[in-house]
Amino acid sequence: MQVLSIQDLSCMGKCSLTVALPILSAMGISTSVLPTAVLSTHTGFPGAAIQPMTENLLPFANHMASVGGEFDTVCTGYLSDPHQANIVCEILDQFQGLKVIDPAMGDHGKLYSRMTEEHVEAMKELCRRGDFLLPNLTEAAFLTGIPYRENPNGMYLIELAEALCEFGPKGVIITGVDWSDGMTGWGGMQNGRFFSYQAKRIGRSQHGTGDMFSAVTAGALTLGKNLPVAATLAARFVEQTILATPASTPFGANFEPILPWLWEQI
Ligand code: PXL
Repeated sequence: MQVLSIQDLSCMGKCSLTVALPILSAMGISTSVLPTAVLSTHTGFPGAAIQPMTENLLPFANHMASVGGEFDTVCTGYLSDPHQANIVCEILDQFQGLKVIDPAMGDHGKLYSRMTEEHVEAMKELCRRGDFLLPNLTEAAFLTGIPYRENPNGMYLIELAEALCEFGPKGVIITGVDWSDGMTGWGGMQNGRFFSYQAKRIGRSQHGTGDMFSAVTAGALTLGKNLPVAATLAARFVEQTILATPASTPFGANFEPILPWLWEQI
């Protein structure tokens, strides 16, 4: 199985490619990468230095295709500017295979630093290309225009999921849902049916765990698991990662000891 992961390379502070690559490899998937930007750290650290790869994206992708690059799945994550989203749309159109979109642009009700309204509009266009959309609650709210609610209930999740389905994917998972009753998990929709996953909230949020969730879900979908099974595996991976991480820091979570468990599940 072959996956292409299109997202940034943050050199320190585990997230995006530095988690997707080891996770997909640990799932036995051969992984190619297309870095959208190289950053000294992710933008959760103050003053991150950033080198966008905007001009390189299309030539790099064209070259991969010209020498026989073919992918069972192409997944996308953090993009450093709205123009990149248009280029990534073009790249997605070039390749066959499943398209898994994580419209990474915010969390906890706010956009990440550097993100703008224009970026949200460009991400909407990208979402129209996706077979599966994996926004967190914040991103789902920005994409649909439905106001963000920190502690959602089922009705609110269904409203968000239905609105996301209007982008035309086969299925959606809304991640990072802190349900009102001390539980945490995700809500999803496929073929008009809503489903969800809830587990007791551990109470620490960790930077980069959304990217880990997306990598495991995309990997499991690539291996032929259905959407609820893939997203449940991802949630269980993230839970164990948080438990293995003593404190919440921007350096990221200790997912490495959980990789052998992941391999056993597939
Ligand atoms: O984990 C999401 C993410 C990915 N990439 C970069 C980020 C963030 C979140 O802050 O800054 C560069």
